[in-house]
Amino acid sequence: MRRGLFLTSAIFFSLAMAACAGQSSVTAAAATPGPPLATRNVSAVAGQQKTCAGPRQKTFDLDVVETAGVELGMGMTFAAWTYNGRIPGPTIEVCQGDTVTLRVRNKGTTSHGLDTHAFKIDARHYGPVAPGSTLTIEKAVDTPGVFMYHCAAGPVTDVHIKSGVHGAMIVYPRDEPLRPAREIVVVEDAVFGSPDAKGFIAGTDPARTARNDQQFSMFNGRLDNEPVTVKPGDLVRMYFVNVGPWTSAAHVIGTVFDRVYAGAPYVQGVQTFPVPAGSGAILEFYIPEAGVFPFVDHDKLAYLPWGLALAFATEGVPGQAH
Ligand SMILES: [Cu+2]
Repeated sequence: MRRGLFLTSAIFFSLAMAACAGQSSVTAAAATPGPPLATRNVSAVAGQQKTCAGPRQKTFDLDVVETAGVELGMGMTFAAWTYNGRIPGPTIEVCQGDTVTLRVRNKGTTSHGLDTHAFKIDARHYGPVAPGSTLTIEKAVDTPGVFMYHCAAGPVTDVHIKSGVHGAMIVYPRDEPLRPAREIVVVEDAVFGSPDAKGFIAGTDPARTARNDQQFSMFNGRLDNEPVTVKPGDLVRMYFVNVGPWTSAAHVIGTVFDRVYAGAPYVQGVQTFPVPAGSGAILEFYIPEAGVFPFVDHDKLAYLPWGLALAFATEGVPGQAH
C-alpha cells in the first residue's frame, strides 16, 4: 500500500531523528540569510526588497484551466480545476501601495472568476465570467500581509475553491523592512474526491465539500514534499495561507513561533497559531539547533500518513539532501 510505504519515508524518519537529536543549541540569527526556500510545487519568492523596488503598477495574467489531472504524489492524480494548471496557483507578490491588475482568462468549460482577499473593492468585480472571457480586476493595495485568492463562481464557489482554484498573494510592507530570513510560501488545501484503483481522482464531490469531508489535506498541493534544507540559527519566514477545510492549527514541531503577523501588531512566542479557512498568517521561527523541525497542522495530525508535514531539516541529517 502506498500509505504503508509512506510511513517509512523521510518525514517519519525525520520525526524520529528529531526526537534523538543532541546537537548544541544555536540561537543567534544568521547575519546574512540563505536563499529563499521552495517546495516541489511552489518556487522561491522574489521577496520584499526586489518586489518593492519594482514598478508600482504590476499586472498578472492567470488562466483558469480545468485539468485532466495534476500529480499529487503518492501515486495520486487529481482532475483539478486550477489557475495556470497547478495547485496552488502562482504566488502573486506585490508591494503596499502598488496598483495591481489581475487578468484572468477563463479557459474552462464553466464560469470562473477571481476573488483576492487583498483588495477592497465592489465584490461584483470578482466575476464570474463565461468560458472564453477575460476578467480584469484592478486596485491599489494598502494592507500588507499574506492573502488568499480563489475562484469566485457565485453559489458554487465552494466547490470551485476546493477543486484547486486558489493561491497565495503577498503584499509586502513598503516602509517597514522585514527581518532577513529564509522565506517560503505554504498553502494548505485538500482534495474532496475518492481515488480509483489507479489513484486517479476524477473530480470534486460536492456532497463532500459541503461536509468539509476531505480525502486528504496537502501542503502546496503535494503529498510528497521533501524536507527543506535549512541551517541552525536560520530565521524562517513562512507566508502561510489556509484554504481549508476548518481552521489550521499551524505549528512547527521542535520550536516556538518567534513572531506571527496576522494583521497588526504582530504577536510573539506562540506555540500554535490558528489560521481559519480563507485566511493567512506570516509565521516566523528560528531553527534552534541541528535537526528536523516539521511544520504541521496540529488539528490534522491524522493526515500525517498522507504527507501533511513539511520538514525543515539541517544539512547532514540522514535522508536529507546535502
Ligand atoms: Cu471556478
